[in-house]
Amino acid sequence: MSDNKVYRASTTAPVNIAVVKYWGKRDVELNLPTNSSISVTLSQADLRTLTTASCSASYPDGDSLMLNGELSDVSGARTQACFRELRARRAVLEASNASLPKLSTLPLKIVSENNFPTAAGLASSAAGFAALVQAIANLYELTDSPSELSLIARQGSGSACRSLFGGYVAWRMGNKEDGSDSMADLVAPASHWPNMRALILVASASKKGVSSTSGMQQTVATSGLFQRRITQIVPANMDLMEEAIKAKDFAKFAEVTMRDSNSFHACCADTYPPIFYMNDVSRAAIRAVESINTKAGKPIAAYTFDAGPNCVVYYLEEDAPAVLGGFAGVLGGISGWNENGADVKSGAKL
Ligand code: 2P0
Repeated sequence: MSDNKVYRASTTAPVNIAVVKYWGKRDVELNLPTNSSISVTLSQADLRTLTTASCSASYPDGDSLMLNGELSDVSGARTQACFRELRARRAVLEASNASLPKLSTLPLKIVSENNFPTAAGLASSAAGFAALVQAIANLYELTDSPSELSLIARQGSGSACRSLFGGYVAWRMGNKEDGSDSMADLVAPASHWPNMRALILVASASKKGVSSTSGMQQTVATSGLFQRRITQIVPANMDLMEEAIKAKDFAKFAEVTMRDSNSFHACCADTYPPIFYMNDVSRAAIRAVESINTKAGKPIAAYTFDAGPNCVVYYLEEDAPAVLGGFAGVLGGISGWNENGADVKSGAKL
């Protein structure tokens, strides 16, 4: 092998939006959650991270990471954990096959680009760490399954473990202390429910005030309501949500999605001091969905909010006129919505 040869692999990873939310860690170092969660993966045409991983003996400064054109710190424990685990797996392959180049000891260069605002409550860390792990796994020609790679991505960012798959994905919290059973699996591929759509209402593209990582720590430490959420509400919602997805029961999917988002934000409000991620635009979006569903006589739209004010609305393609028209009617037109400081991304195909 030439000393200066550059080995390279690229991949994309989708954004996922949880419909049963992850909020709370039982082990901060290993990123082990207090509850299981389920997400829906969005279309890569609209929201994705594109990452190229390369390695070469010619890289003089050790490992490096460029995120959206800016050099980012690689010394953090989470990035280091991902690099360490992936290198260890490559080293196993190299030990068993002497003809493989020794990539595991070469400096890594990661270049990553999002096509959406970073850290605005649109799960940028999820797509980011999933793409980082998948790109390096491709570079190292690892044979690990997406679930096995999800164990590594989880250590980068909890929600990242769900972005190794498309479609409907569950992160099972597991109960082992070493985290070896806290991984993601596929509930159903996107093709299972091909008429599902997501509308993203960007109420603010600025960085969020309280990071998820510190916000959930504060909730775990101070909220009494949170105990009920993790012992009763989420286990029930996990069962209901899996049933709804498997049966393609939109009314049930919608009710559980909205209730779980409400429960998560209630726990944020019950945190001491309280955490508020939603703003007036977010609350207007909730009222719009309520109005659309009341008019339809059944839930045809489901809102959900992560750790930020932006709203994701799930709906079925056949209900697009009623849902999109409903937003226009309630908010005085989609352009009116824009004037209020929000941007509308049109119904993304999943
Ligand atoms: C989720 N969120 O399930 C929930 C809903 C935000 C609200 O996962 O500390 O960035 O990196 O494990 O994954 C955001 O938390 O937190 C998140 P870390 P992460 O999507």
